[in-house]
Amino acid sequence: MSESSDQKVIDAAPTTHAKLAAWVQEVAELTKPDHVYWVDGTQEENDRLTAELVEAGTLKKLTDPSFPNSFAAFSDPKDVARVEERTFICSAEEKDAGFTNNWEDPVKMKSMLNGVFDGAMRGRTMYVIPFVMGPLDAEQPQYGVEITDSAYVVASMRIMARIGNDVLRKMEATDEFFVPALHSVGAPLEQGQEDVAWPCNEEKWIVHFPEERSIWSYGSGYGGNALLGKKCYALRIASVMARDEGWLAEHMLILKLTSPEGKSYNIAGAFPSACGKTNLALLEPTIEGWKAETLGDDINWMRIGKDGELRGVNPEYGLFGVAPGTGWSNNPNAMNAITKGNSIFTNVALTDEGGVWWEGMTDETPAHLTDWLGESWTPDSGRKAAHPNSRFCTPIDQVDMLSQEYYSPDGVEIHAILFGGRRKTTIPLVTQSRSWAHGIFMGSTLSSETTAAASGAVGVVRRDPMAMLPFIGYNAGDYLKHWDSIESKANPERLPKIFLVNWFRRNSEGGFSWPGFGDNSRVLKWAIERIEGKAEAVETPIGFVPTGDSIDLTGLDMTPADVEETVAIDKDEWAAELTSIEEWYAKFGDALPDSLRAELDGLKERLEA
Ligand code: GTP
Ligand code: SPV
Ligand code: MN
Repeated sequence: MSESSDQKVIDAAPTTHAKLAAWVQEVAELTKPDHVYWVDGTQEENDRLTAELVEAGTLKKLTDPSFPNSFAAFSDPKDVARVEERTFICSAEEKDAGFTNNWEDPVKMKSMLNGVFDGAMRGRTMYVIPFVMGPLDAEQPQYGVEITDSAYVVASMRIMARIGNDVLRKMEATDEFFVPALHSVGAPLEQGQEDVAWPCNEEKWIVHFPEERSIWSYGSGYGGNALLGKKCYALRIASVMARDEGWLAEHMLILKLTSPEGKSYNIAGAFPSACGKTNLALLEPTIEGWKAETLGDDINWMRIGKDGELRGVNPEYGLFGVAPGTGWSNNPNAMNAITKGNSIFTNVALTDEGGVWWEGMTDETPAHLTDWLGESWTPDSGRKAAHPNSRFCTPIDQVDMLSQEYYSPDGVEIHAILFGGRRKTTIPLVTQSRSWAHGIFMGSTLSSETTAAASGAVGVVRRDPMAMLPFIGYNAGDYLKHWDSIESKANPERLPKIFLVNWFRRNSEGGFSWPGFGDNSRVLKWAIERIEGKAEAVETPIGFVPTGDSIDLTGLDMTPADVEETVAIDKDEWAAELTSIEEWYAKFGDALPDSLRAELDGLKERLEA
């Protein structure tokens, strides 16, 4: 490699934002790309980049007219999900990262990363993507700039966030702060070396510096590892901003439901990865007269409004949804949005007609497919055609049921919060909390079986506070204190009511004891009627559960006795649960808020009574 090709840095950045120009220059000098390209966000640019990606073999253009202007990508088989064990929170002090995060001294980490990123973009183009999380006309737009050497990331970020020239112009007019988010796939090309379809590196680093609000990601091109506006910024970094500024950055869907009487309620739901957020956000109610509208499917930034109400905003611009299990029969709203086109699919299967397919998309399985690994596939191949964490990436404005309020920079008032996990046993279909503090207790002890959304074992029960375990950018004890403090900052009359849900409980035959999906509207109806003081409930040691006949079963092949079974509380299961919660809380030590310790004592007393 010649000396001069190391010197290919930009001479004039097309921005008056001095800090941005300086950062781009600094990164170019470190990573040594062949070119630096400023992303403008236009359709022409996207057409050009996707054509280049097709040429490079990263994307396949779908030729089935059911998927217009859409592409499929296939990752390296070892780069298919978030990598929690390679994710770091490098706060100045270790105690500020807490026991739920990997930590390394920021000075040491920076110096190590400077080595790793040195020359990392050789032979590649370095793309500069100005973006904003949430509306650009927000009172305080939340800017970021991602630098990446992956055009696939550029095309995906264009779907997932508001990017490009408008953002850059507004950001530089006010010389605004932005979150610098540096990403490299970690696969420099020597002169003449041929590229692969999905460049990445065995060595992966997903690193956050919370005090300076910056992100460094290396080695992966996949989802939350690489689209840095999403989990890295909008949850890990934003949760730190939220702690410091008195708001909440949460892993939640937002759904608006309107009753037959015309009363509207906005419901936020925190479920761990691959536990039903996108599906609930696109709910098709199965009960007469109820209308659902989508506000968000993954992230909810909540601030306290003028009247002390909690207001939620979805900072994203697209859906990055789990493909398997999303189908015409159980989620027509998602399928309609996806088939409008303009989507990027990753690690799904290809049909012989040049479309995509995944398990659960259609009732009938195609006779022949090309699976996500590129192998010929038939229904008796004995393996999945799509990877379990395969994804569709689709603009949110293609969702027909999108609420107009999605565009409101002030967001919507949140009336109810659901915490939910994937549990075969123990946790009832729905439980209303006894109070705000008890609701925080439910959130803090939320548990779920692990899924394919992160690398590692699947199906292991773990505690996942507020579904934020992999995303809390600081000490989890401080995070719970922050949640606890919301009660005194907000108007107590306007605080959302809190419910714990579990769509995944099994019956004695091993099947799901609740039909889920569109029928979850029946549970939401009960929750709303609880808020309105109308629905009946049974007070149990763990909270209020529906009576058998308080859930609307019209048109469903279920009886009130079946409902009672889905909300039954088993003494032995709860004795084991209590022990497990005590072990979980012990990990917090002194950092656990007193109110939660009191809630645990209360639960114990009630269970033992
Ligand atoms: P991330 O995008 O990874 O954060 O996941 P998510 O929380 O958005 O989960 P999603 O809605 O994509 O659902 C994940 C999986 O759970 C899919 O395979 C769904 O088919 C399945 N699922 C979602 N809702 C339900 C439900 O109500 N009942 C059952 N049985 N399965 C569900
Ligand atoms: C999740 O894992 O919660 C996702 C997918 O939504 S990713 O963007 O990869 O984090
Ligand atoms: Mn989702």
